[in-house]
Amino acid sequence: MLIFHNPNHHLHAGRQEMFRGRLVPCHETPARLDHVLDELRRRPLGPLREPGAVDLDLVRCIHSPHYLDFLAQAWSDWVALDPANSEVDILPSVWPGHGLRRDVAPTNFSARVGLYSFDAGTPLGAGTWEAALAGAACAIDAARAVAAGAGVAMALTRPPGHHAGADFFGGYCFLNNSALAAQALRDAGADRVAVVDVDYHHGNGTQSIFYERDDVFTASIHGDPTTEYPFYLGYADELGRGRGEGCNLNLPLPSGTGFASWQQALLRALAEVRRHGAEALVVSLGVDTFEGDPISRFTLRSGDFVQIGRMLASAGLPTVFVMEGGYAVAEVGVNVVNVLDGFLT
Ligand code: SP5
Ligand code: ZN
Repeated sequence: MLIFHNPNHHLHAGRQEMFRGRLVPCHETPARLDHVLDELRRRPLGPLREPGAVDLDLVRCIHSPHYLDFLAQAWSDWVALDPANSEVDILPSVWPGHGLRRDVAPTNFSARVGLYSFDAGTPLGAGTWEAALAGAACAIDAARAVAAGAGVAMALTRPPGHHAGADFFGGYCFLNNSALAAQALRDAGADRVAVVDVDYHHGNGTQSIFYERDDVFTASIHGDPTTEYPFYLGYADELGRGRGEGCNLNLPLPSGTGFASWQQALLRALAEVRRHGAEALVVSLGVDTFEGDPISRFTLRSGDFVQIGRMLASAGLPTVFVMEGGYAVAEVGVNVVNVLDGFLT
């Protein structure tokens, strides 16, 4: 399996996220990816590659130009406010909620951050943009390798992507790598593509990007949003809109769900992928469904991830894996490599 890894991922290393009124250490750390790379050294699955230059035209197909400009400039704007800011991450604290206008763009920096974000858990630092761009390049290159006949490839990157929408960041995500992979597959000639999101959290960004499209089917298996992040999207009645009606599937599951029920949801998602006539598959691969995950509440075991890989392979489609969440840091490597290993065997 070709693995495109993000050589710049360390440049994104948030310090703190807001949780219940306190700043706590970030869960989404560089060590997560280092553990996957370590496990791949122990159990090599194929060549590791670095991505080429990012295709910004493709990134502009998924993300709005004003959002991309904001991300590209955010750090220098932040430091221009006060040189002392270079020691502090950007963390949103005010948003245009109920009754407030989103159609005006304040010049105040904090106000602009709020226009492009939806939580206070996603710090943006000096190297975030560079890391996110190289991650996008991994996803695009993995998709193009698969379109060219590789069969399967992995975009091994962070920050993750599935919570990021066309013009917003949040949930530790800035650029939607899975959406970029899906679009790259479409552009390379696949008439229909499916994204299956197995991260513990609903892939709200991916859903919203493709919600009115019928060429990309999106399915997400996740913790029930009545109790689980991102709370405000991910319910079973969200089916798509307009041309996209019937092209989104949400399978929310209760806290404590184990592999027996989870597996049924994946079978259902894969049956829908088939029914939609997808010619290629993108897997948003989060391993925060693991029983030891510190912020999630499913109870999958490490061995179950091998079976997930086998089930995904049974779809028989050219497949791009894209790394998303997973915060039981020491086990992230084993769990991710188990999926890939299961897919190959
Ligand atoms: C990609 C991905 O998995 N994003 C998940 C974002 C979840 N953000 C909110 C997490 C809040 C849980 N904080 C628990 C802190 C316990 N000390
Ligand atoms: Zn997650």
